[in-house]
Amino acid sequence: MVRLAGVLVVAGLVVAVAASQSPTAPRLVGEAAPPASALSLWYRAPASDHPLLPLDAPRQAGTAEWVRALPVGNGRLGAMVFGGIVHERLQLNEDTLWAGRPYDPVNPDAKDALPEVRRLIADRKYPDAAKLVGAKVMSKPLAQMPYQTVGDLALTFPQVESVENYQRDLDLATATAHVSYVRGGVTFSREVFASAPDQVIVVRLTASRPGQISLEARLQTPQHATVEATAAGDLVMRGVNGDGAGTTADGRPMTGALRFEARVRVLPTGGTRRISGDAQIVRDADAVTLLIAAATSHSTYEDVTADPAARVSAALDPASRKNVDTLRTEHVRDYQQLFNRVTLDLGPSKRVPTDQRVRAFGDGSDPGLAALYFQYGRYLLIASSRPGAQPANLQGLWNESMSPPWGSKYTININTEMNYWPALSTNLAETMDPLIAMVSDLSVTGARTARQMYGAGGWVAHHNTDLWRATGPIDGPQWGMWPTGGAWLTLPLWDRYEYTGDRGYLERIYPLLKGAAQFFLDTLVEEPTHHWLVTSPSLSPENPHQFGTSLAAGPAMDGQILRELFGNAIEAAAALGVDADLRQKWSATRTRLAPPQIGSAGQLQEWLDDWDMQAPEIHHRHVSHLFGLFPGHDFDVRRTPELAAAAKRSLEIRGDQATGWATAWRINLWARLADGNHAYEILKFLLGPERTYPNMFDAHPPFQIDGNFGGTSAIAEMLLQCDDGEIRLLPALPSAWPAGRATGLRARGGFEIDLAWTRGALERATVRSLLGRPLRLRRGNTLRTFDTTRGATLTLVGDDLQPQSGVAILQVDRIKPSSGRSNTVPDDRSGAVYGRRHRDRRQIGEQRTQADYRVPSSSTTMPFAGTV
Ligand code: FUC
Repeated sequence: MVRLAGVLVVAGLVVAVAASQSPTAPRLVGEAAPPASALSLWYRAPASDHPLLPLDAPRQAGTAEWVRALPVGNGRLGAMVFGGIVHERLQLNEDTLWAGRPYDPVNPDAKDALPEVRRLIADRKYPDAAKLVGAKVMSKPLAQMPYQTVGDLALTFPQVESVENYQRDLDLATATAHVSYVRGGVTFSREVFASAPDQVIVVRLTASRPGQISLEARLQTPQHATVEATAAGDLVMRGVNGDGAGTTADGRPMTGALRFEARVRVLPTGGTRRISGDAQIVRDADAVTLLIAAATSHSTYEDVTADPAARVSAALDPASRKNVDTLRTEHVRDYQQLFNRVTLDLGPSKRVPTDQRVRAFGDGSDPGLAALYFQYGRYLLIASSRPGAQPANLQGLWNESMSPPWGSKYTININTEMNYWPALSTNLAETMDPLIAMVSDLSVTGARTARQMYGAGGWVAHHNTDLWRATGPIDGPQWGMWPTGGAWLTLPLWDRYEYTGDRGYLERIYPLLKGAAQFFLDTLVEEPTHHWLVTSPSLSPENPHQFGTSLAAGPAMDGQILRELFGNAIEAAAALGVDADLRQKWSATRTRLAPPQIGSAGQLQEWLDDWDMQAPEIHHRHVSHLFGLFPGHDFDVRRTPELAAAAKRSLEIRGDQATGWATAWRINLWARLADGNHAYEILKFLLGPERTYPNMFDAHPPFQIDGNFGGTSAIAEMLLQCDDGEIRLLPALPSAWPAGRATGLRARGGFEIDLAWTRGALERATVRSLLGRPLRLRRGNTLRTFDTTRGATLTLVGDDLQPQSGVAILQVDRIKPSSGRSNTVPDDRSGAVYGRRHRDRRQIGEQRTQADYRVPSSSTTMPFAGTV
């Protein structure tokens, strides 16, 4: 029998026991004052305090502890900090350490089989179609490659009986994890941060009296790797990544082909350092700094010849010449330049440990926790997605396993897109750079898949991808046979243009949009009943219908995504003044896409036929057919109230509670329906203990980070929305947040907005116009339009949006009165106005939306001159 704190392993059985009962965990006495920063996640006990689990221990044994540990990351390197007193554990990640090797998963039989698959679907022989897809179309190998852990840095400190005033926290204001406690009158402090400018993780150990710090540092990994301690003071791990499962069609195995190195430099001040076996041993130091660097040989998805050792020393050597104050200052400056752009105050915060706050969130007395969750989402995005790094995967950056849930890959039928929902609205546009780089890669690998599998031009990606940018259908027909993942991924790229108006950027992404559109020009088929153009084979993500599979032609989501894709491509080409012929083709195709349909239960139909009420999983987590309400633009409470009502009916049928990400999606949707109280009711579930772990990671369950990002986006959507060519202030404010403040939120058209509200009413909105474009602002039934100039700041007071007069910050000279043309934003500046086409009823091909062009009677074009 092996005894471990937190886990008792008896003859292969794993029994969880409380950390405090562990034989090695010190007794915790007394309570420290809560951290000064309101932007802290904090706790009064370590996440774990026992030696590392043996490598052959079942990995799920540590899972409950792992979701108590606190994440730090610089976009590329990540660590989970456990905060043990005797046994500190830092579980490490590097974002290119995935299993396998460059590969092309195309199934050479697919191209010949697809016409028959289409015919079977047209004949409604769905199970036969699924069978054929399973036999001839799915990728080889059938699964993509998983993201994997680097391993752990274990720091062992002297055994002690008890400590006083133990506390650990993660301060979002400085992106730093802390641990502190008092032992024998000496205060011990630990801080951990992941520096983007220096590309190292810094661990700093100090004590209030000299000569007090002794430790043993070791690396351990489940990877094929060697570990050594060097006389110069490093711990070095060198290895190769894990093998993936299966083989390609030509029989090539997925043997690991990446080399990697992780290196820890141990830098004591005072005391002694020596090595013993594979450990660095420090005795009686005044302070110790440990610098952690890691890299792999991954250069691109098809080139794994980079030198990991050279990369590691390129980071570690300069960092170790800086003192820790410099490293910290540069880290904080770099991080705050992003994080500080947005502040949010939703009301009081409870001054109790964060896990207690999560457990009690439902009682409604802690609105500050929602603000903390919002800022945590922004923190996690900054920490897991920086320019030059890989995009945030299913677990962001943090994964302790060699084979994590769903491979911790990129699931692009919702999850990866959801990761980036808050990027633009919460003023973190740069965090999208890795996503854009990935889509650019996919446009190359996906062109190969389009050609080899479909005989089509352009590019395609199905429901998942990985480090190797695989684009074929995987896992099985029910999940993988969905050709619209790549198209969806282009939509946030276009959104970024609408927010930033950067023409150079538009030129860079335009080929990605064009290629995605081309694939569908080449592969859409005409359905026999209405002669609409539809995808086939396809599916409504992961939701089986009543005919024994999910395979179908023309699921509603595909039409909605493609309407946006073609619309974006048309606007992009127009803005760039290119491809006039193609624009016409795209436009003609777009008008022939299947429109949204309302079914017999008053719901928005998920499929071409009205199958919804007979589908076996009526509460299915995916709400794909509501894409057009959020994040898409097909349906809108004002412009298309009937369709919005049908979307609402679908949401009611689906129910409020689902997996973490699916719950978060529902909140965004209710916010778009302008029902803040309903959105808040679901938020209570998302932020409660069933969907939020003690470290505030989202619980699918298990941990999946999309729920964090979706939840952050939802809170932003409750406060500010931009759709239909207008910016809506406090459109879904719940009564639980009667007063608050937000600064720095972003909106389409290049606007940055501060909001303050009391008693549920808008007190003041300050709008900075970054691009000088027309501004259409709505608060409830009041709609006002302004022309602005670049750099102008406009302050509006009260629910009726009165421009503030006689106030210095209102730069009158830079705000011009509106042209007074109408209540609609002028259409004459190509690319200058967003949302035009969303107000175009041809968008959905239905007459019934026409009425919704009426502007409510209380709205006015702002007679701005003279008022200020
Ligand atoms: C999709 C979802 C699952 C999970 C997985 C990673 O398949 O349906 O719930 O989130 O992605």
